[in-house]
Amino acid sequence: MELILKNIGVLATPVGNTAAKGKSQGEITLIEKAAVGIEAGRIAYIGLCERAPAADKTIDCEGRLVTPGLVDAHTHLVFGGWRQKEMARKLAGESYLDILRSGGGILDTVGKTREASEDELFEKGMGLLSDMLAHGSTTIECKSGYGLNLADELKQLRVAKKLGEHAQVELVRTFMGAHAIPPEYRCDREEYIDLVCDVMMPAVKAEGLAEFCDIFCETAVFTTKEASYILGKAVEHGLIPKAHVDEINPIGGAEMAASAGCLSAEHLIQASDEGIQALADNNVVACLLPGTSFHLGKDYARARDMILAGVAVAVCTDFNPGSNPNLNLQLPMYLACNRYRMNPAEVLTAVTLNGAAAIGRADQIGTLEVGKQADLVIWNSPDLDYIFYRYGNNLVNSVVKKGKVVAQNC
Ligand code: IZC
Ligand code: ZN
Repeated sequence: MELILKNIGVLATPVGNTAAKGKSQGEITLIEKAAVGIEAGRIAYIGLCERAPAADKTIDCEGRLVTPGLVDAHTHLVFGGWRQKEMARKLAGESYLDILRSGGGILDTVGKTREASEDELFEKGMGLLSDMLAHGSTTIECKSGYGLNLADELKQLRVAKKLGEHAQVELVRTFMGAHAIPPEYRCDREEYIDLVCDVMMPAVKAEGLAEFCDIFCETAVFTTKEASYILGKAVEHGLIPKAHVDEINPIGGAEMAASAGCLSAEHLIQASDEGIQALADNNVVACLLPGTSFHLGKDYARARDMILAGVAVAVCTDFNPGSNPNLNLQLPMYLACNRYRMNPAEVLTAVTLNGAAAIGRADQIGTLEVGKQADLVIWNSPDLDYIFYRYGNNLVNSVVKKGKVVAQNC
């Protein structure tokens, strides 16, 4: 064996190669006094420490908690500038959509992203990724959507591709040209939608720049009718659909996402009962983003109702310069307990196996099982409950990605 992690106080992991739904979301495996053996970047032994095979190298976990590496299945990682000035506008009474309608919000970031060079975006992205890794995220989904023209959408995705090649985190790319209507198409939204579907999608696919296609289906952004048209085109172009739906207003977005064949639906704060049932019936993973509810001071999604209905729930950061500028997935994990009333085992599944399922990788990552990729977090924690209790601190001790130690905090 190449590497053994020994003296693990508790190893906590969901099991399986598909999203965990309903009661099974809270059914995790806990092994005390455990060890994990790693060979060629994959897990080769899981079990009691006293029975662990010999290894060339050993990491002594000194009684700490070990979990799978965290999967952040929803971020807008590559962007120019920040939007700290929106805080005062929000405090003065403007809403997220008021700011967007006035040409700010997403469109502010579009301006700054268009101005930024690939090198600038790359340098910024590398810094953010190393911070995310230090907080335990070993796989991160990343959306475009701040270019909103062919050249700048491709620029964002090329930067994301290069980041994935250089950073020690794994990046999964999503094309989101339908994030907003850019100012130059304000009076001609149909023309912009055609540009997204008939020009950008084929170019993205031809260069292998994205696996998924997401859209922002919301009042004052894209209607459900437009969204289902755009996602239908995405499927024709070989991109797997995802959708931001029912975040601010209940407009039947969850139902639309289910009928468009989305792998995951995002936000869902205002999803209807029928919408939740449609997600369950169509195996759509719910990517819930409690950090965004927290930052915008909004309602929290009905996670308990979703779990009861049999929807697989993932929890992600939504890291972006507007609605959640926080990249630490440990905060949404805490909020999922404290606000959604999910228990620690359900949240662990949400940020590992179900996050992996939301990006089509549940057979490779998201659990600690023999044969899976060796992505692990060693926590400065004696047990699972503690990491959902000491909120606000980075509780990660060290991070292993594909069998290599890639981050160590003291
Ligand atoms: O930049 O505001 N919700 N898109 C949809 C976002 C938030 C990102 C942003
Ligand atoms: Zn988002």
